[in-house]
Amino acid sequence: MARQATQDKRTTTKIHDQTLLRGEGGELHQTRAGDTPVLTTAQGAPVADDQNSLKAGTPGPSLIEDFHFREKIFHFDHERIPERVVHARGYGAHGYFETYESLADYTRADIFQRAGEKTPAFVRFSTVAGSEGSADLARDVRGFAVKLYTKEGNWDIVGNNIPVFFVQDAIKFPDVIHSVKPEADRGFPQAQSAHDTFWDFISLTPESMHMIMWVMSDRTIPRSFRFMEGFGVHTFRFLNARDESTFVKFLWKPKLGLQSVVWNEAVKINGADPDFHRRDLWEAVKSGNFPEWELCVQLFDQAFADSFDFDVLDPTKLIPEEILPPRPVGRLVLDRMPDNFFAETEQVAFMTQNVPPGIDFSNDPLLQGRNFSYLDTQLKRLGSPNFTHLPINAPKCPFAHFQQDGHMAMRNPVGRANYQPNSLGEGPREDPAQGARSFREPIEGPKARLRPESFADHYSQARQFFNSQTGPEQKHIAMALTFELSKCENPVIRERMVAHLLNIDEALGATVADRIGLETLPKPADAAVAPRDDLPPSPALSIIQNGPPSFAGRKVGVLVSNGCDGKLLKALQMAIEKEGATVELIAPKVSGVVTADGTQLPAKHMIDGGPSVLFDAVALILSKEGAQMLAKEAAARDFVADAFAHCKFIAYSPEADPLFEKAGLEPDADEGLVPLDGAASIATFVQSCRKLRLWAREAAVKL
Ligand code: HDE
Repeated sequence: MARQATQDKRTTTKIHDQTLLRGEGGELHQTRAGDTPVLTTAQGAPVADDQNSLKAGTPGPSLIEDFHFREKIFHFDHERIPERVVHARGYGAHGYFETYESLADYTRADIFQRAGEKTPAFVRFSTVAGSEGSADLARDVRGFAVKLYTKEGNWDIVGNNIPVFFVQDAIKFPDVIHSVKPEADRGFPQAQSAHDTFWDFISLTPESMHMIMWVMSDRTIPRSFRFMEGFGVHTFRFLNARDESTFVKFLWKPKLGLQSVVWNEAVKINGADPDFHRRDLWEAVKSGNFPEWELCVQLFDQAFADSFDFDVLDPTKLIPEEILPPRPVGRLVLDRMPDNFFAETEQVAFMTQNVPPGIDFSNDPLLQGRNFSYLDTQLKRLGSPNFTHLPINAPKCPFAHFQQDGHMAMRNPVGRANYQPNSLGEGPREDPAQGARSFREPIEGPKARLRPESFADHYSQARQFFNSQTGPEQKHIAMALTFELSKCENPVIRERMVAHLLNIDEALGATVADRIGLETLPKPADAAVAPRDDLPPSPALSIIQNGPPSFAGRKVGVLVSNGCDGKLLKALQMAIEKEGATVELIAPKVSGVVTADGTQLPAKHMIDGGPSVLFDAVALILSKEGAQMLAKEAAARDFVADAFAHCKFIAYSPEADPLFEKAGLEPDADEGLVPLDGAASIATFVQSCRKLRLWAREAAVKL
């Protein structure tokens, strides 16, 4: 008994001797010798053994009094929250928004009052249809949601990388989403639009045709989040200090230009690196290559809106940039990755209704519906009306209200009065001068479930989009439609879809009909309003015509072998890095290679793990023996053949010939294959890469 008491005393003393550390989150950590914190329970009790549960005898049974074991398993069992019903797979980053100039004439929003003002921001990019664990390169719309922590509360621009939407009224949103998600009975396909239910719905919904042209374009297989545009989609209103309204559309323009991959590449990337977009953003930000977008606005008044046949409140329409050039008003820089994916990226709650005073809604029926949905969905997902207490969702400006209690209330409000008006002199009060006011728009008309007639033209802008694409882009749209419709088992759906395409572009409809094997062309779908054929092409709608000014931010994969020319490799590497691009080495073994001059170079990938689909351009710096050895390997042959088929620029040392030959290629097939024989040829290669792809090759490749 005496001995037991002594031991207890010693243990207690030991614990009390430990120093206490205040961690970043404010929690207390007891420390062991050195700085390592002692493992504790969530209640703070130090844990002696985290390897074995408490048992009566050996091997058991386990004892229910093992509170550490029970707490650990209990918490683990509850780690997941419901994934977002749409946009489940996403990836976020922190940054800031910098205002270029005062827009006080148009809006009283504080964020737009002072040039140089910096506002903290969090952005989450996403796909729409796939579940949280789906692959990044699914053909899908990308979400582009921006939270700006302004001095007047959070402003969320919850946009997409496409400026229009599938449906005109929010009441149709569950239908379009049900149709694209895995089919109800079988639970597949995952993250795919290429199946019957999606095309069944689409082919019965003519208003979706403009969006469908975008979805079938390469916009839905972006190379990187960094090379995408973002769009607020709806028309919003700016309100100035006199409460005068100006219509506004929001557009994000990436500094590094637009870029997408091709479908055959996307399919392979999904296998080689399902986290391709996540990794790309992580690596760019972590290495200090901070991605940047300009926020642009299209500002217009009612008279301008009335000058169009279409309605600016119809979210299936856009205002061509050539008619109303977007005006840059600030820049968004992403410069910090979240410390913890769950705490920030998973728990962030975007809401279209989060607007500061000076930004107001229009009557777009899609926006109106969204303003209900986003608050509602946060309660389901985050489980408590106190989700605004989470650090990622809390405003960064002072705030004060009488909302209280509920699950997980994180704050400890002081005072007696939790209502207003009160005569105790406590708490905040409304302020008509500072507070948000709505535009005093007179509203008249019957209470009815009506779609405006001004929303009836479903084909003209779809046609304009198609006509604005370059040859290769039009071809990609036709190929995508052919692929998707060929995955539909029901021939009626295929035919119904072709009937719509004939209203958009006859040749497109006929090509797709031919490729899916329709024997006779259907009659074009009945159009509520005859499609216009006089809308001029809008080059702003093409990806290829809005590519980058340089090769900066891109990546070259260099296949190397033992005995390769180290000097040539170094010179190539330097030229690529000078351009602002990066280089990754791929070798037969990941341990790397020894160059002819005896330098040991580590590789980033072994050949099977670094297929050329992961790179924007490739180079082959090989020794003769290396080329002969690699020519026998399927992965090396695919490396070259795929790079060629995907129209990439390929530089090579003369020794690489045997690999070309075995890959079935001529090393001088076109100007996209650049033999390296000195500084001039390296410069030629890097300059060619600025074009990103040699589209002229596509006709020869016939993917
Ligand atoms: Fe969303 N959408 N949406 N959406 N949306 C959601 O909110 C909804 C629409 C968009 O990274 C949900 O927090 C309705 C258009 C993005 O967390 C939900 C309608 C546009 C994100 C919801 C639309 C978007 C969402 C699910 C039809 C582009 C991800 C989880 C009227 C302008 C935000 C959540 C993030 C997420 C509803 C249509 C963009 C259910 C009802 C149009 C980028 O509230």
